[in-house]
Amino acid sequence: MAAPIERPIRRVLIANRGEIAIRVIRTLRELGIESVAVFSDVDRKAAHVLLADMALPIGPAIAAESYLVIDKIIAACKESGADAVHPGYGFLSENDVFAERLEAEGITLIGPPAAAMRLMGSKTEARKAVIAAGLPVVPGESGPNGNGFDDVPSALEAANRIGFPVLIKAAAGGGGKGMRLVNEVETFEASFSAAKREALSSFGDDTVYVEKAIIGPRHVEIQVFADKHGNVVHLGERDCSVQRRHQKVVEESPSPAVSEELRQRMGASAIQAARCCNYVGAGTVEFLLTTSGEYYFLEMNTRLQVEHPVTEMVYGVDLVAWQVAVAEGKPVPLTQNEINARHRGAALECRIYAEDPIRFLPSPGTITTLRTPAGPYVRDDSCAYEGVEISVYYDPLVSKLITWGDNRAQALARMRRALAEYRVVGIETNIAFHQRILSHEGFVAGEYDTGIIERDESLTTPTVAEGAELDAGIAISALRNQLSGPRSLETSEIGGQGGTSSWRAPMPTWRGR
Ligand code: MV4
Repeated sequence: MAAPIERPIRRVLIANRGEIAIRVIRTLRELGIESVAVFSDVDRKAAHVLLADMALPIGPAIAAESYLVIDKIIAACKESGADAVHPGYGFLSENDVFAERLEAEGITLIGPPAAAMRLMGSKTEARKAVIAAGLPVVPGESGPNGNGFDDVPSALEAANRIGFPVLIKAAAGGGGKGMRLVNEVETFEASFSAAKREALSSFGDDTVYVEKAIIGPRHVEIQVFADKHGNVVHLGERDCSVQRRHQKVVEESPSPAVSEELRQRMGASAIQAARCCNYVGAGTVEFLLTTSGEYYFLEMNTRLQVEHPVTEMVYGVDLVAWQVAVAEGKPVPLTQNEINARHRGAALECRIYAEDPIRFLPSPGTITTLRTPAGPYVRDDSCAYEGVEISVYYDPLVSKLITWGDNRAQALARMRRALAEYRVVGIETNIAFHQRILSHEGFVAGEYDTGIIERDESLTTPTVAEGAELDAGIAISALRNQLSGPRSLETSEIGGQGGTSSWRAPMPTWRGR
């Protein structure tokens, strides 16, 4: 491969918002690179706008009319003179059409080539490609031409060959949408139709394929990094098995289920996946890890992920700085041996969402009081400040709390301490939910799988003591949202450790399957 010419990046437009936009802006500032924020009408006062060197409006609150409009992002690049774009995660981050447009306009994308996005975006194509590269995949079939099943009889024949239970998955899917578990022949037809319908309405593509359903797996993903010179490395794994309805809640590295030997085998597989699509930049290869220690490729995410900080903590690296370096044509900063030698300790991440702790629905509002944790080895990647409004328009993730420790027990103790320091008034959050998970016997032992939250109802049920805090917090929020007078120290502590009221959590009205 001919070595591409290095092209220094001077000004980066961040085509995103919230905590990830801030995360990127921080590294850019450290690198001496100018940052350009874009914002919708409701994000005029968002923290990413305040922290960037420049900011440009891109239209209405609805993402489909602002953050997702390629022409508006390109126009903002031209207006600001940005020579590169960081897409963050979500929005346009895995959009191959956007990647191609940027290339045509001579703007550097801090991300992978369009072709790699396109290949990995199709789960059936990705499956074919990684099988050819020698990766283990779950037993499955993708139809007569490998492009999905059109009719029930041929899909059912495949399911019978594979053996029940099976999963019907959407080729355009990922993240669990359009996925149906089928336990027996009798319900196959209905599930097949439902999966096709859901795939069509969600992705505009009704292609589905069938896989053997793995029961009680862990979700373990490998961070990979590639440059334009053919170097590909891995930075170990993250265990993301703690999920609720396909929304990740807690992530950690290393995985309690992964030995050094397994890490190197999974790492080698992940590198092969990156190589088979000529990957460049930060990527994540998702695997299912079975109770007996076998692993299977699931999909590859062609972006920097939400949970990248746990990897940064255990390897002592800045992955956004690495992304900028490889986008400039520089090599991956460290060799595989150097990376392996840096692995130290354990890190956890708790995703703090603005959500109703009983119904798990978004809890928009204005944050009136905020006290954030600090102290040794605590990192708070957040977009929250006192006075900010959390809107209904976007993902309700307001902060990621990350802790590091010499070992898992220390990282866990730090996380409990840090969560206990957190005070948020004005919106509801899942902080108490996190404390329950971190005290859960199976989680503490490191013995958990993707079913941990569904299996144990006590995890999703607020305790009596938490109810008292909620009561106080809601009352204060309601008052604050009406009156905006000066705050006393005393009221800012409400929502604290109290717990003597007789408040009881009502039973959830909406519960997981
Ligand atoms: C699976 C599976 C079991 N067997 N595939 C869910 C999201 C999508 N990325 C793939 N998913 C799964 N695929 C086979 N063949 C179980 C899941 C799954 C899951 C995976 C990771 C994390 C949480 C999960 C929760 C339920 C199901």
